[in-house]
Amino acid sequence: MGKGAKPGSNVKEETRLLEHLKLMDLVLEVLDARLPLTTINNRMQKLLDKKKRVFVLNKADLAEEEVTGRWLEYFSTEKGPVFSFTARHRTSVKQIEKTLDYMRSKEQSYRRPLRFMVVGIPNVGKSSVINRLAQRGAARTGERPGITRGPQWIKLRSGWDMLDTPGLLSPFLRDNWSLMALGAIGSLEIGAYDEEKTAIWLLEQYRSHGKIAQLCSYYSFFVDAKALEPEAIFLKIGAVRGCLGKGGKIDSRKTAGIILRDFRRGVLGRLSLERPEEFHEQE
Ligand SMILES: Nc1nc2c(ncn2[C@@H]2O[C@H](COP(=O)(O)OP(=O)(O)OP(=O)(O)O)[C@@H](O)[C@H]2O)c(=O)[nH]1
Ligand SMILES: [Mg+2]
Repeated sequence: MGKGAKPGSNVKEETRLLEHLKLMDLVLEVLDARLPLTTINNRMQKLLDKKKRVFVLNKADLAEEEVTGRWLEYFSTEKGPVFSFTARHRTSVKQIEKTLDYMRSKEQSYRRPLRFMVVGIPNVGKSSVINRLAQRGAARTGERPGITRGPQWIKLRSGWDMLDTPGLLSPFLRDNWSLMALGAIGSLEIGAYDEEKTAIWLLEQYRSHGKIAQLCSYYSFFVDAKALEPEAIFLKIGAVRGCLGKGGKIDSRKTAGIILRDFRRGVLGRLSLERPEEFHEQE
């Protein structure tokens, strides 16, 4: 099965998610640190009603540290508890556990273990975050599969039970910008966005944030890239990578594929696509 949002499966996914949400006291919503307000699910708080929501800005290793720092401030004043995280590395989950601990201590009235689940749109790192938290978990609990069908839980040291499957949320396509951005980070299904346009859009993001030189050096060409249009940089990358089609023309599909893959692998250099000062939140 391919990565990304799968149109058509949303209804089924959402029904199951709503069933699971009923059991939860809290959700841990995973966002992409490079794109926190475009990867957030604005409907979540309504679905959750009074339940608590904690945010994880994951893939922090791919975002600009200083910008992530400002996002953390923004989220903690506007949205709620928030952490930056790199699930790919051996990041400590102590801070998250401490917060869960603290939240539990404020819910003295509960006589059962509190429950939470990890949610987020495709490819933000939900499974990786679950794995990080589970490594510190004591044991899997719940019914044995095949005998009783039901959610499986992982008991964490912080005294919480974590559902072992993530809740998939649908990405919200606000406008063309968000279509490009969600396509670039790999949260949309192939075919739902135009790879060539997205790759050129991405080069423009690197250029406008003064980060195009680091990208070009990865592809081993050194020009005054600031003076070049993204389309020209795109063609240069295609040429350097030998993406030639019929008649010696650059194969733009192949070139786009390389640029997007390299961006997702994190080799083009850190780039925060969204910054608090530029963003005007829309409902
Ligand atoms: N650089 C970087 N990559 C990460 C990080 N966390 C996850 N990834 C990578 O991002 C990709 C998606 O991670 P998953 O954990 O599968 O994400 P998911 O949200 O469960 O994805 P779906 O189940 O497809 O919706 C994988 O290639 C991970 O290795 C991170 O903190 N940094
Ligand atoms: Mg997953």
